[in-house]
Amino acid sequence: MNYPLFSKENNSLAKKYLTKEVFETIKDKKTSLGYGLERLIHSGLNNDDSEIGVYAGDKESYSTFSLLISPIIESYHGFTTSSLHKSNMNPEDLDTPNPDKEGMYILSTRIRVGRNLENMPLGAAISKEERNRLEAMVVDALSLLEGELAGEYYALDGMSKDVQNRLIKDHFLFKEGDRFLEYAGLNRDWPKGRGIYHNINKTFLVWVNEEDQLRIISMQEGGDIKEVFTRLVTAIKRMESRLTFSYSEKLGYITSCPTNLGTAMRASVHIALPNLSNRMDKFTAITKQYHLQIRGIDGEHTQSKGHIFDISNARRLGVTEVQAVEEMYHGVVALIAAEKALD
Ligand code: ADP
Ligand code: IOM
Repeated sequence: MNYPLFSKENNSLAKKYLTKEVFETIKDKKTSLGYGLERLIHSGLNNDDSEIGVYAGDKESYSTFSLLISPIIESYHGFTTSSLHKSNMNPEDLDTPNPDKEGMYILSTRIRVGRNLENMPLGAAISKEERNRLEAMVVDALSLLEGELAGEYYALDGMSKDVQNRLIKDHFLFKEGDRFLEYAGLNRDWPKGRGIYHNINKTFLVWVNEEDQLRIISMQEGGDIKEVFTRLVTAIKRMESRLTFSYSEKLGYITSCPTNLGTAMRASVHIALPNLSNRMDKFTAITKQYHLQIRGIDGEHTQSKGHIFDISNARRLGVTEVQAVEEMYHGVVALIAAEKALD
C-alpha cells in the first residue's frame, strides 16, 4: 500500500493523524482476521466530509492500529486511552428533571447505545453467514422482552419500500445506502441479515446489523429523559441474559466507529430553537461548553429543518452512561435558557 492521498477538502481525523511516520509503522499490519490499514481508512479516504474516517473490523483493530486510532480517540473524547473507562447505568443516579415541562421546545427524546457481540468480527469484516447467525441470536434474545418492551422483529429483506420509507421518515429506522458505511464495507449483502425490532408504541427499538450489530434505542415524545433512560437500561439487562457484548476495560463497549466507544451512548433531543438558530455564535458557544453535538433532523450528516435540531452528548468514552446523559441534560437546560433570553 502506498501513502494514501487524502484530498485537500478532507478534514477527517484519519487524515490528520495518519502522518507518513505513522503510516510507515502500521502499513503492513493486519489483525488475526486479516483486517488491514487499507480497509480501516477506506471510508474516510473516499468521503471528504467524514469526521473520523476510520472503521474497525474487529476488537483487535484498536490495538493493532493504536498508533493511528488512539490519537483519534483522545482527540474526539478528550480521554486518554491508557485510563480505565467506567460504566454506570443505574437510573436512580440520574438527575434529569424534565427541562421543558410545558412542552415548548423539546419534541422528543431518544437514547441509543451501540453493541457488538463478543467473539464476532465487527460489521466491516463479518461474513454473510456470521451476520445471519448473529441476527438469529439477537432475535432469540429479543423474544425474552415482555410487557411494554414486547414487540416484533421485522427483517429488512422483504419489507415493502413504503413501510421502510415511512419508518425512516418517522425517525425509527436507519437509512439505506449510507455512503460512509458503503465504503467501510458495512453494507455488504444488504438487506440480508438486517432488520428492526420494535414494541407496539415504538418507544423501544433495536436495529440489527447496521453500523453496529445492535443499536438499542429508547425514545418517546417530550423531555422525560429519565423515563427514556430507565426503559433502555431495563431492556439491555434482559437482553444481556442471552447475549455477551464486546467490552474492554479501557475502551468500554467496542464499536465499529471510535466515536462510539465507551458508553456507545448517544442521548439526544429534537429541539426547536428558532432564536438561537439565527445566533449560531451563541449556539455553538453553548454546545462547545457542554460537549454537545448538533445534528440535523434526519440524523448524522443531515441538515436542520424548521429550526429543529438534534442535540446530543458528543463524549461517550471516559464518562459513565449517567454522566453522558446528564451532560446532554445540562446543555439542553442552558440552550433553553439562552433561547428564552432571546425572545
Ligand atoms: P444514531 O443516533 O444511531 O447515531 P442517526 O444520527 O443517524 O443515528 O439518527 C438515527 C435516527 O434517529 C434519525 O432518523 C434521527 O432523526 C433519529 N433521532 C435522533 N434523535 C432523535 C430524537 N431525539 N427524537 C426523534 N428522533 C431522533
Ligand atoms: N458514522 C459515524 N460514526 N461517523 C462519525 C463517521 C464519520 O463521520 O467519520
